Amino acid sequence: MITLALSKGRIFDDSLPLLRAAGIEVLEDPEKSRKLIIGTSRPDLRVVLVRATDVPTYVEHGGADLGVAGLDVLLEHAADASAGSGVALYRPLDLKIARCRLSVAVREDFDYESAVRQGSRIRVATKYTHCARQHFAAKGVHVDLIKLYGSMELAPLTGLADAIVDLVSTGSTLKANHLLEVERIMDISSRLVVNPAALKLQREPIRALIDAFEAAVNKA
Ligand code: PRT
Ligand code: MG
Repeated sequence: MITLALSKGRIFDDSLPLLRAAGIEVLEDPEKSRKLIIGTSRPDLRVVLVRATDVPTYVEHGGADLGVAGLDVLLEHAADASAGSGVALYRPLDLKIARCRLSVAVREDFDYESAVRQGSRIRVATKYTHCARQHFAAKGVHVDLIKLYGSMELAPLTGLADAIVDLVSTGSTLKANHLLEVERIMDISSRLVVNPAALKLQREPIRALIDAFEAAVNKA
């Protein structure tokens, strides 16, 4: 049995066409069922539904053989010392789905350029503390990082922070909250990650699955 970890929402939705192109149908709609383990049209493949941020943990510890996770999640996970098992994930494939970018945004009336130029400390609220720290360190900007788990957009509006580092796709969330994207840190997409031990133990079927995903990505 091969176990694939997906998160509900955009990763599940964007993975479906790739699975379909690989000849795999998922047998249940996670929005309608409360099941956390769902079968597929392939008797030897099942899907487990986990939080987006838990996908690397499942794959790393063998709770799943493969998983789909955003590069944002993978980078933060890898940097998280408490994750510390040291088991590297085999990251073979950019699925080019759930695409967005990691950006810096500020209030429309905040002068980011001079704040950064003057070398003053800025307060940055984000869920992506590792990526944010690296970004500002590379620019030589002093930051006080404030870790948040959601609704980052609120931080500059309430005076909690001067800036946020968050994912942006259409930009409409920023716009609705009168925030401006002032810097693009990196482009993000989701990756297929694989447990290296699983790849060794079930080389043939897992390799075939990776190849099928790859063909589907190239066709998309
Ligand atoms: O929602 P939950 O707390 O359960 O977990 P999650 O937010 O980690 O999961 P999910 O499903 O929302 O995101 C999974 C992955 O999708 C992320 O790890 C990213 O790699 C990718 N992705 C792609 C996005 C977006 N686009 C995106 N727009 N993740 C989040 N957003 C959010 C963003 O944080 C902001 O709040 O959408 C808002 C901005 O969207 P626009 O279109 O208004 O710019
Ligand atoms: Mg979300």
